Amino acid sequence: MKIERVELLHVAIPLVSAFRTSFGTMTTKDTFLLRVVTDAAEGWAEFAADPEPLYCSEFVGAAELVLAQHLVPRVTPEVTAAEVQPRTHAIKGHKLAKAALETAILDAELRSYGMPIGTFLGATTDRVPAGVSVGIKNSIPELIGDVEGYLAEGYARIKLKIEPGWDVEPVRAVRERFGDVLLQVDANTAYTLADADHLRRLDEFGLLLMEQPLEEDDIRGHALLAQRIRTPICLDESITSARDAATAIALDACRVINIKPARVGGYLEARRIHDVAVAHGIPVWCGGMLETGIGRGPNLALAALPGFVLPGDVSASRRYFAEDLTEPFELRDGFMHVPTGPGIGVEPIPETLRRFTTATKVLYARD
Ligand code: SMG
Ligand code: MG
Repeated sequence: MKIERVELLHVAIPLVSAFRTSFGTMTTKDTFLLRVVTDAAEGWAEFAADPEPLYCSEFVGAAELVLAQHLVPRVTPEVTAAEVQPRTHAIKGHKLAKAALETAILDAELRSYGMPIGTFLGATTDRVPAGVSVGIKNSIPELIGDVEGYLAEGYARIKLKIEPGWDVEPVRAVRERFGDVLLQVDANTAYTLADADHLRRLDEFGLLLMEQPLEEDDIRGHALLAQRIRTPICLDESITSARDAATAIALDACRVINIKPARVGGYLEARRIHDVAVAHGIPVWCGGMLETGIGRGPNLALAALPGFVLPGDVSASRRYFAEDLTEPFELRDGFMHVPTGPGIGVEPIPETLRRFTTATKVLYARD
C-alpha cells in the first residue's frame, strides 16, 4: 500500500461537563486526528492523549513533533499496518503517537479490502455492555445525582474516579443508594503503598476492581498491595505492552487488565495483550480516553473480543459531547453496538469536522 499523504488535524470539542480525575480537570477534548491517504483507500485515527502530560508522559505537542520528524518518515511511502510497529521500534516510547499512525494505516488497509476492524481483530459479538466513568465531584449529593442519571440511561457498570480524600465515603454512598450495581474505582496513580490500610477500607464494598492505585512504574508495589487488600487490582497506566502484561500477571501485581489500544501502541498490540490475559485466565476490559467517534468506533470492535468479559469505558457519544465528529454512538438497552462498516467503520462528518478543526498540517505528501 502506497501512502500519498498524511495530514494532522487539530480538533477542540467542548465536553458537556467537566471531567475531574486525581490528576486534573478536563473541559475540552483537545487533540488531533490523523488522515492517511493511500493509493487504495483513506484511513482515520485519533490521538488519545491531551495537551498536557498528566495521564501519561505523551501530549499533543510532542506527539505532533515525533510523528512529523521520526515516525511518518519511517513508514512512507510504502507500508502495511503490521509493519508500523517494527519500523518504528527504534524510536523509544511514544506509544500513543505510534498507535494513531498504525490505526490510520490499518483503517486504510482494511477499507481497501472491505473488512471491518472487528472481523480483523476477532470480535465474537456485535454489541458490548457499556460502563461509564464518573469523575470526582464537589459533593456526595452531586455524585449520587450523576450516578442516578447514568443508571437511568442504562449503563451496566459504574466506575468512580477516586483520590485521597474522595474514596471511602463516595463509594459507601453509591453502594448504599444503588445496592449491588457493578461498581469499580480508578485512582490514576494517586496513592502509595503507605495507603494500603486505608485502601483496605474499600474491601467491604464488593468492588469489581481497583484500577491503578500506585505509580505506573511500580509493579512490585502493586504486587505487595495485592497481598494486603481483597479488592482485585486492575492495571491501566502500568501496562504498555504484552510483555508488561505477562510480567504483571507473573508477579501477581494484577488480577484484571484495562486495555487501551492507544496506551499500548495500537490495536495489534492490544490484541496480543488480550491473548496473553486469556491464556492466564485474567479478565480484561476496554478502557477509554474520552475519544470522539473516531476513537470510539474501533474501541468497540476491540471490546467485542471474547476475553473482554467486563464492561468497558465505552459510553455513548453524548456522555462527553453534545455533538460528535461522527454519527453519534448511542446506548441501547445498556449496550453499545460495534460498527459494521469496513475499517474502523466510522468517519468524520465533513461539515462537523470543519467546524471543530483549529489547524491542519501536512506531515507527508508524495511528489
Ligand atoms: O473514555 O469514558 C472514557 C474515559 C474513561 O476514566 C476514563 N479514562 O484512567 O481510565 C482512565 C481514564 C483516563 C482519562 S484521561 C483524561
Ligand atoms: Mg484508568
